[in-house]
Amino acid sequence: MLVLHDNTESGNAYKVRLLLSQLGLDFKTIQYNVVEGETRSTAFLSAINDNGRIPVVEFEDGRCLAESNAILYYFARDTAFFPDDKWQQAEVMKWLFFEQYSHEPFVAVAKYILTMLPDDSPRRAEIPLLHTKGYDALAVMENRLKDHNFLVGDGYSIADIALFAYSHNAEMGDFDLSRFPAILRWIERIKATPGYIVMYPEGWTRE
Ligand SMILES: N[C@@H](CCC(=O)N[C@@H](CS)C(=O)NCC(=O)O)C(=O)O
Repeated sequence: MLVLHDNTESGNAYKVRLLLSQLGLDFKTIQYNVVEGETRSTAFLSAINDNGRIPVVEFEDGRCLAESNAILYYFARDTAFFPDDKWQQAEVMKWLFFEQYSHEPFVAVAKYILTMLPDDSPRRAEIPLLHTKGYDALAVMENRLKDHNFLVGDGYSIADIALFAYSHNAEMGDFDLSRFPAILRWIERIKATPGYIVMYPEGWTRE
């Protein structure tokens, strides 16, 4: 069976859980404590991902694929989650790169610092800059979504999944999403898609 090397609190890993669930694919997960460096062990680096990070999908033949958006692309091709049109395919890629360069490093990292590091962490000093840059990214999304239902074309795609992962809970990083009514409507639209799963399973608590 497909194995997802995973962490419940990772939005990057949630992207993969969400797509696999919506595709109806069976998989099992192995959890890692990323704060305690479990993805940096010699065993993980040599056998799973030499970049020391989850998510990683391990196939039955032993091959391992890292990088959340590469994983989304692999599974979404030839499905309704990736458009047929060449221009729209390029637009999906545009949003995947945008997510990794202009959104995740700020929106996700603010959530990480505020929810997973101690209250006295010196990294809290990063929050004002992360908010400035994170709000810039959310404004770009708002601009697209104010007159479109989804990020690319008329349909739900992996562009939406990639951006949803860290946008729908940006408030955990102290972002005020009420400034972005179109993003809030888009979040509700995604929650209504078939096979949608929440990021934190009911009753989940950090160990
Ligand atoms: N660009 C990577 C980022 C992966 C990433 O940053 N993973 C974090 C969890 S969200 C991680 O494994 N951190 C552990 C570490 O860096 O030691 C992706 O999109 O998959």
